[in-house]
Amino acid sequence: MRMVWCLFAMLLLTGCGGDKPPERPALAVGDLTDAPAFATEVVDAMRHAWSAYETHAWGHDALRPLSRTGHDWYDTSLLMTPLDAYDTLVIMGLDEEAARAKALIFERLTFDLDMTVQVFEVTIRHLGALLAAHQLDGDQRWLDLAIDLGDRMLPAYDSPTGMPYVRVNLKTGAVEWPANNPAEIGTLMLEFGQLSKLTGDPRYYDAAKHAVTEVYARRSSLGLVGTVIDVESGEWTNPASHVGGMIDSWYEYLLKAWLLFGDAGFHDMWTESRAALTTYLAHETADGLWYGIVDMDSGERTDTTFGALHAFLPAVLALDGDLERAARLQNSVYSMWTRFDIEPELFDYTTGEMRYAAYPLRPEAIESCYYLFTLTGDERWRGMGRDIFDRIVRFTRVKHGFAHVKNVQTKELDDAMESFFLAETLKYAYMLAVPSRVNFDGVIFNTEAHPLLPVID
Ligand code: DMJ
Repeated sequence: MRMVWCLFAMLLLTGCGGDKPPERPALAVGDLTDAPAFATEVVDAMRHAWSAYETHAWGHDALRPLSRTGHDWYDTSLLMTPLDAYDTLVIMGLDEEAARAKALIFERLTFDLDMTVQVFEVTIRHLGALLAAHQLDGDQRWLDLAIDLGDRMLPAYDSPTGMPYVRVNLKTGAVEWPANNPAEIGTLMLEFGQLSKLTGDPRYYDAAKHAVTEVYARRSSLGLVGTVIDVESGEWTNPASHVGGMIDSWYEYLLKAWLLFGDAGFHDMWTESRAALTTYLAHETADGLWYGIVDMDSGERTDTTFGALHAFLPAVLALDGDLERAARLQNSVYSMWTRFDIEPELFDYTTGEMRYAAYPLRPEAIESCYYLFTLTGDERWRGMGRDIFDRIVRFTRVKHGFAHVKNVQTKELDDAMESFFLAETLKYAYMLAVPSRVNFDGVIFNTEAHPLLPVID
């Protein structure tokens, strides 16, 4: 707990005044003369990924690295890779690449499109990137785009419960898909909240917080949430409780919303949730600490699967100050990497049976190494992160970028390079390699690793 209060005090000390230009982190970048080889290898990986995008997918959402083509998520590109990559390029001192990304974004990006998008993905990637870019370089145009996007997504919250629909049309505000989940409902809080803090318009914060409290009010008597909730009826339609995909960042944002906004409501929700996770989900086996799946109402264990997305939890536990539990869980995460060479999406931690063998270049394991290393100074975590980075390069680097692994057992590759590889995986690897060159004291990273600075109003 002490760790949290120290961090929170740092947040307040580094905060920026409401009507003053945002205070920016003192980034020390560009000069890698004395940097360890690890740092230069990470920058080289970023250059390789970015130049493949520039050459073969310029203007598209993402690169397909095997076919050397561009790919768009929807009818029109929303420039997902340039937006997600921009702050990483800035942090690594790749100024020319960052300038080209920025020019492309301001030349082409518009949200005035009759197009239905996934609220969660566009919030964590686009809105998060725009807000972070604005705080990094102070350019008002980033914030103007963020306000436009926020206004176009607000209708997603127009459900009977106030919990957002999964999809919204950017032009008409028409909504789709009431079967939502805690991650996609709660993981809008930092971005919508920060938009309110930067604009002074409370609508975004209020809508996002109301939705969080609606999910929380429906927690079971054990303090657990399920996997799927209908935002119209408010009923859970899948009661499986875990910390994997569809729930993962729900917990991350309860803690981070408290740290970024100092809103005690989030502290209380996080503290009770953390206790429920420890009591019902945590599973001590002969191989170490894991977090399995239980029924949210009975607490009965229904499955013992764990995977790449669960690996966010050591980072959150460490940020919360529970370094001992974070370390034990991260050791389990690492055993998953070494067992298969690369971590799978899902496997059974009691039998070793593979459940979903893909690896789409995810960041969570390196992210947890980054938090553990910066909070403890223990070189073991940097060594672990370096090994994970080396494995990623060894198995996924191709001539034109980096490719998803379709099957970690056969090492067969897939024709995709997710934008979060540039936003998160390489950013956390870089910050792990040279933490002293990047001053991110007081910054809270959104779940896509876009750095957000507190705004004191
Ligand atoms: C990212 O978009 C975010 O980290 C999200 O919280 C989970 N999925 C990917 C990375 O794995």
